[in-house]
Amino acid sequence: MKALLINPEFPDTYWSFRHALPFEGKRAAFPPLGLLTVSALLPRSWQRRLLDLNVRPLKADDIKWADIIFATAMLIQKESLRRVVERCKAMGKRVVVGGPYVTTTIESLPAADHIFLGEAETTLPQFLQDLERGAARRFYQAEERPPLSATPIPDFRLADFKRYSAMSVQYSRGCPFQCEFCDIIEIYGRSPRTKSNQQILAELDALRTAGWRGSVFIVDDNFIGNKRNVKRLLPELAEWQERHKRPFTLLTEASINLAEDNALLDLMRRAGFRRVFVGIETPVEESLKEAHKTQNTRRSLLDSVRTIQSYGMEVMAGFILGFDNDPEDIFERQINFIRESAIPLAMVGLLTALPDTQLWRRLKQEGRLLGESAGNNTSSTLNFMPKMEPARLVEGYQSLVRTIYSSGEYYQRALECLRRVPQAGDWPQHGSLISSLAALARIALKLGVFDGERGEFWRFLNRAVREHREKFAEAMRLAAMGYHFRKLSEASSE
Ligand code: B12
Ligand code: SF4
Repeated sequence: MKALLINPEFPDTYWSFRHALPFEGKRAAFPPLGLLTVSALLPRSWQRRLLDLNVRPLKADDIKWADIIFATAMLIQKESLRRVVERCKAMGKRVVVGGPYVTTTIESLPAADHIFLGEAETTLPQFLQDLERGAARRFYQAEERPPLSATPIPDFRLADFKRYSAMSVQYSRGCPFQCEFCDIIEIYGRSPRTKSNQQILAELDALRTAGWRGSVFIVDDNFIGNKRNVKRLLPELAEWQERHKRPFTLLTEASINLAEDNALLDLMRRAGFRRVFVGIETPVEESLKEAHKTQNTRRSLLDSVRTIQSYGMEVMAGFILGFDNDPEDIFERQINFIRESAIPLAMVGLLTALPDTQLWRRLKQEGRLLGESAGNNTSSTLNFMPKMEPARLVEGYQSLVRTIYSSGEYYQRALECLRRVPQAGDWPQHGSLISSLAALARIALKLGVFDGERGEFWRFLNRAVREHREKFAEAMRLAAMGYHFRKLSEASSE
């Protein structure tokens, strides 16, 4: 059998990094780990190919080659998925779909032959058996969430490393908290399941022996969701990094209570973590309480960010506007918080009710739902009736993103971040922008010559060189990212 694994296209969003990737000569930020995992669950005798539409377009010959198509999608990819399914069906192929979009969708499902709801570790082997007997069903859903010991090493070699700026691995699924807007806990549950140390180190080994060096994203919903296991993993991970001459720098997602645990922060620093994405959401305590995000109300959020930064990790964060308890001055308060926290990469979005979340159920009961979410919290659309006048909310949102990504504001945060985050010893600069002179030249040309705000760029660079010479590579990476967000904020205001 010949299996074609398709990742549909993403629109331009915060995480697409579309305006920054060309500097590095890359096409996409990360490969689709779900599909690499699905591929590893297929029989060894099958031929397989990965086609990531964010790397290159789908051609009729690709479809012709395949006997069976496996496609994944997040909500945000649903239109591209629909087109993929239609094209493959029109060419008479058997199409299988899965992933977060089909798992949570409320509206009509794509016209695929087989639909997988939830995780596939136990259901895909069942499907393969059914297929062999000629009795494959339309729907597959596991009765229980599988233990991660059932997850094979993803087929990393399917991904064309040259096209991606980072690779991904996953250590755990699920999160113990209960934020009202979150679909993670509905899809992956509230008891975080982890892989064994041996399992995750074998995955990193597979990436290393396949030739990858540089950034690796540990794509957990909350890396510290199961603190006990993480603390057992980190010393071994640090030792693994040393043994292999520190091949990877790591980034992950974690809840803000990370800042309450110095031992954990120290372990993460030693294991090679250099960036962490946290859900801050809002500096307004009443809104955090409304969202049941009480872990964010236990101590000063600004202090927590500073603590994490002091351990050599840049903090990236998510912020939300549109809570019922947001005061009239919410826009200024968010801007001030982002400025004071020195978080260069702040993902600010409008609250969105994802299908079948607690928020979705409450708004439905209150008669405030307007329809299924587009899955992109950084577009200026609302799928529910907010308490604040909608036009004011959307205008305030657009003006906020323009403000925080205006060159002056952004470079100021970037400089403060460089000042606060200590350099990580002699970690090699694999795959960083500075490692490629071509990347450096592209940034200097685009931001320093052709861009209307080139004056701000040179002022930033001048200060970065004078004050943080040893962090020049970081400064250039931040400049490239800032350009992406500025372009995005301009587009979101159109
Ligand atoms: C890594 C990640 C990303 C990466 C994606 C990299 C990539 N190329 O795929 C990046 C950082 C780019 C990203 C971006 C975004 N993401 Co994201 N992301 C994740 C995260 C943290 C992990 C995904 C992952 O790799 N999991 C590991 C694999 C092994 O699990 P999996 O994909 O679920 O696959 C399993 C099953 O679902 C199933 N399966 C999956 N596909 C298929 C296909 C078939 C055929 C079958 C049979 C089975 C199957 O089998 C797998 C094994 O069990 C998830 C959270 C999560 N826990 O999934 C959010 C998540 C998927 N992202 C989400 C969102 C909202 C976004 C953004 C829109 C955020 C934004 N506003 O910018 C953007 C949009 C993308 C973009 N580029 O613009 C939501 C999606 C919600 C939804 N219902 O669709 C999630 C669930 C998190 C959340 N609640 O916020 N994301
Ligand atoms: S901390 Fe993050 S992953 Fe956990 S429930 Fe809240 S929003 Fe979801």
